[in-house]
Amino acid sequence: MNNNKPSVVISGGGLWTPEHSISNEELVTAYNAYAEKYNAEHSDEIASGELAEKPLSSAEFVAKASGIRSRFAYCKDGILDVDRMRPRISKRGDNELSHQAEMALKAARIALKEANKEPSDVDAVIISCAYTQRSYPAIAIEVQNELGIEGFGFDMLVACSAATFALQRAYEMISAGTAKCVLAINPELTSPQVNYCDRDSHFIFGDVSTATVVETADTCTSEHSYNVLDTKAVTSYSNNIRSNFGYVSRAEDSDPYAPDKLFHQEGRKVFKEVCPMAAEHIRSQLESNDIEVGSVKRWWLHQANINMNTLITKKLLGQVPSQEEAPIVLDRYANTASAGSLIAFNLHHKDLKSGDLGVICSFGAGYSIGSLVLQKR
Ligand code: CO8
Repeated sequence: MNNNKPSVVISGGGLWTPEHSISNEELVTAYNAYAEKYNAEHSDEIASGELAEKPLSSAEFVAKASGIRSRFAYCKDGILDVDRMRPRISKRGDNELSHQAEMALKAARIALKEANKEPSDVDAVIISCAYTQRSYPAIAIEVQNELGIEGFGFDMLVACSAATFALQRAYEMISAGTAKCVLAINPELTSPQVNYCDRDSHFIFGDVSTATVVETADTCTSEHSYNVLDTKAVTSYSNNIRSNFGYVSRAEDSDPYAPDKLFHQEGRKVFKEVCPMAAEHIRSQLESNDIEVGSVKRWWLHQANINMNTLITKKLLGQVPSQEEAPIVLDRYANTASAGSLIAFNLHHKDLKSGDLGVICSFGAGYSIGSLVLQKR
């Protein structure tokens, strides 16, 4: 590292978990009731081949194919209602705190406390997630205002890699001297974009919020802090994970709520293409930092699918790591878009010793892969 650049550290993390959870069994029961009702109501069209029959889902399939057993929901109300099949989130006025800002603030306040920081110490706020609930004013500026932070804020979207890419932005801002302390927040409100009427994807996502404080080493007073040794980001265009939701729908006269406007994917292709990309990304990053793969104590990996994490770590390590080495949180949280690796970090970092190495890595839609190599101080 250039000696004139300040050392950059992660000095605090925050995790906010919604109070409502939905088990596979609850979700599948609701989906199957919906599918049976749909099939009965459309029996003539299905018989004539005009419409396809809705297949039934299974809690066992979901657990086996994904490792997911449960997920959290910001608003559970509506998701299990066969006549609605989407969350019921109250509309808030322009003068009220927005839902995503509320989620962001909950995680941000925890992260600031962990980092021993006051809002007055922070000079930049990044909101980075798979979706923001509006285009402007930025959710980040709303959060900045609520916390009384002087400086600037902006929103950014990179789907699954929004959190790691935001940490890379924070790292670069601090390295460049354009900020001294950055609050990067990921209010992942995924449930409004989930197609709960689609058997193949209704189980994948959950809601959560994570936040991270990134600052210069010389201002850090936190008990648990990590030098950021390296960051790496890569993208490669793919249509295999897609949502066409956007502001142009109005001009296209297309249905803004049609299935193509919700999350959809070619799950098998994603699995096949992303796993080798992610394994190679991490391997080459460690190699260019002269770090042996075997010397990494903790892998805080993206949490989309247990079988993906198993395959990637097996490629890297030659064996399946233990829960201590590569913690899995998707069984309880499901896929939380970009926040998964940071949930794993938040729940599993305090036991590391000074000098221990860890890797945060996300992979998914875009495709996008983002990673940081950390060393406990
Ligand atoms: N219940 C019962 N059976 C099912 C179900 C179900 N729910 N779903 C599929 N099946 C059946 C299929 O019909 C198929 O049967 P058959 O062999 O007779 O055709 C069989 O099970 C196998 O189906 P698949 O091949 O589709 O199942 P997989 O084993 O591939 O598992 C997964 C499906 C779990 C989706 C898997 O492919 C996967 O996880 N792939 C990885 C993709 C991934 O990571 N996706 C997420 C990336 S997106 C992201 O991380 C963030 C995006 C932005 C956020 C969006 C927020 C909303």
